[in-house]
Amino acid sequence: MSENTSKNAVVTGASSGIGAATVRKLRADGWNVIAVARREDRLVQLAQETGSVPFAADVTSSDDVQRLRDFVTDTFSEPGVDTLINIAGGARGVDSVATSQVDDWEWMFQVNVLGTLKVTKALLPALREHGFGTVLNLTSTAAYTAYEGGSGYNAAKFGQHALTGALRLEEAEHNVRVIEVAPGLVHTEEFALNRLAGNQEAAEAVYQGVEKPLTPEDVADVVSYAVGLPHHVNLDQIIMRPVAQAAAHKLIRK
Ligand code: 8X3
Repeated sequence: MSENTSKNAVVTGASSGIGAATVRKLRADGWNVIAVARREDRLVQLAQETGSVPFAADVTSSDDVQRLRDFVTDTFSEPGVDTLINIAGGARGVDSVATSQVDDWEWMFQVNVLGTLKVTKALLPALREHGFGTVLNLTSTAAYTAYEGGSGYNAAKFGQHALTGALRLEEAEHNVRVIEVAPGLVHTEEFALNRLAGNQEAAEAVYQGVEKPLTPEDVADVVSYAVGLPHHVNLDQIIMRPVAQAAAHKLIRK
């Protein structure tokens, strides 16, 4: 087989943060990008800014994901989609197991694990057919180390990490490479705010005194590097943190 020459990507979670930064970076690198998220107004703005193609969908909705699959097929005709980047995800709550909110856990499983599953499953036939497929899943350092107050998010991210590992083994024979990018502390406009039920003060305290948390652009650079490598090179797992966060329990605040 000759090398992959198409650059047709689908990016979920594209309305803000790491997802939006990834769309910007891929577009700057010459990729064709379908940008997926629930909030259409933000996708339209991003499309005007970057030339991405907006598609409003909730990755937890099976109906939406079916519509997405059809849209991807229509939009990327021969040779079709080659790269799926699952960024939709997030955290809700910092409760202990003893005080955990089951609704929060359910939401986190829906968006991080089942959302990744649904979109991946829907696009895998096209990724296989292309001949040079790539799936990149954005997990987290929370997928590797449990921490107090992290249980629900840890459990969901460990689950998404496990899905990613199994997928890599299963898809190698179809020449689909499977990459995991696992960032630590990233200062985005919404991650901590969503996790802390919109409490701005508490959200700002997460990053307080940390000189340089990662930015969405830092992560987007790594994602674009990984998917831009020659297709036979598979960066299986990339753990990235700010220098100030040597481990989940060691965050230097000044
Ligand atoms: C976010 C990293 O440290 O909040 O995925 O779990 S952390």
